[in-house]
Amino acid sequence: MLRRLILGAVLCLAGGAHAKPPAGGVFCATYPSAPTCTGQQPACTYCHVAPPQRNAYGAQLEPHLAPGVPRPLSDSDYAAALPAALRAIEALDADGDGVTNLVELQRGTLPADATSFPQDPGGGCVAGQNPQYDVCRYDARFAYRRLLLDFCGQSPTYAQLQDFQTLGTEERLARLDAELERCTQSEFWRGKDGQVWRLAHPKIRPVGSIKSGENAGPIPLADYDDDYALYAYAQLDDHDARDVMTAKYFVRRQSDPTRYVQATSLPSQRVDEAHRAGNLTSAWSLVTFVMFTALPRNAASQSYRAYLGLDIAKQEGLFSIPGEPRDYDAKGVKAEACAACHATLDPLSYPFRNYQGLVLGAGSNTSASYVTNRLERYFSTVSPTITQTPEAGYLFGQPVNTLREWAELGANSDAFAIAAVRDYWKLLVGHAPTAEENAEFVATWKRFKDTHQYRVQRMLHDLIRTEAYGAP
Ligand SMILES: [Ca+2]
Ligand SMILES: [Ca+2]
Repeated sequence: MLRRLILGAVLCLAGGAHAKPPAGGVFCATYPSAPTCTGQQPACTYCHVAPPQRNAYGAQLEPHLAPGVPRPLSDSDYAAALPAALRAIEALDADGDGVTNLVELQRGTLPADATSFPQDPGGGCVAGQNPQYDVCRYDARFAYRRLLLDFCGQSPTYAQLQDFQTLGTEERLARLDAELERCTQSEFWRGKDGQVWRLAHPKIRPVGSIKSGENAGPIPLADYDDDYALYAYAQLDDHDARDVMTAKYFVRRQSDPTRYVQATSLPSQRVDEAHRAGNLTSAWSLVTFVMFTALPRNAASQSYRAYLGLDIAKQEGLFSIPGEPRDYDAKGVKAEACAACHATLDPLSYPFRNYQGLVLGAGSNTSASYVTNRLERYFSTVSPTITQTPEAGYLFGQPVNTLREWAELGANSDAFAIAAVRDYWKLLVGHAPTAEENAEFVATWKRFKDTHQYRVQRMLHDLIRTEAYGAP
């Protein structure tokens, strides 16, 4: 584990050169309603196999990009020429799947992948904007069966199904809502190792051998049960899902039946209240993601991936900051192959600079706490410039002074709402939203954010009404 984390600290692309940093932003300014631009930007793979090698769509675009101007284009020449080049190939079909590039990007399918195309390009039974009324193939009996399995862990009995059959259309929908409320109280849904916990596994990445507290491992370092408890609390009842990133409180789990209760302090947690940012600053996150590193890039990239759904290693969510990376810790990240990711990742990591991971040896133990001047006090020999590392950094290209600001900006973003709803979509529908499901998916996460104010419980009532969930 230690080896994996340290090796993962620097991200460089095998291919050498990289896609133009402004590409995603200009693309989305040209096509603001494209599904790939709702709250995010297209990954480099939209136009590239691996930068600089272009896929079929990128290759079709290239000759229309400032023809006659010597290569390589500057970023500003490139950005100025891109909209016209994009429009020039709208009516073409780069991947030969029979659907034009423009229709593909409007419908959220991939213009360079012939296996990705709208199933129903000509209208027909297309999901509407309001998931409450997407009923063209919706089968309430199917949804009822599915709901009891997904939320209660049980198939409906014969008697339950018979009873459901006798209900009218409106009564059936009301029954679904009532059963959702009942089943989300079940241990199957909210208990330890239940459905909600499953969603947290890739965010928390538990390792039993270094767990402390209940069921401690042989080298007890931190207790991830606290992380599961905060995650579950933020997802359940009428709580605000954003608290998983922003809470200044902790959560204690009680058993029989499972309850999650706020706590202002826990013996297993050490970050002072002013510097807490939910699970980003839990003892488990700091011990396992910061560990022994001076500049906690892993903690930043893991938080970005886990809660905002953006994986820098897959070139997602790149917002290059001019002048970055500065390479304060002398890791060689200014090399061109690394700078493509590190111009985003390093400024994303600076706000973590005072969060201590693991400290070994005698003396006062500051592990998993906020330590003012941490780099100066513990890491001054890492490189000549390490102490110049600022605490202020950038998220989504916007400046943030502290990790708390980072967390607030992240939690309020479209990316957070998209990632949160996508988790449930995958759990309940069974896969990430497909191109055909995109309209329902977008409507669901927008309502989660704007109408439901980040209450998962309310969003689930929308999700079980989608055709993606309720059409056999
Ligand atoms: Ca096509
Ligand atoms: Ca396609």
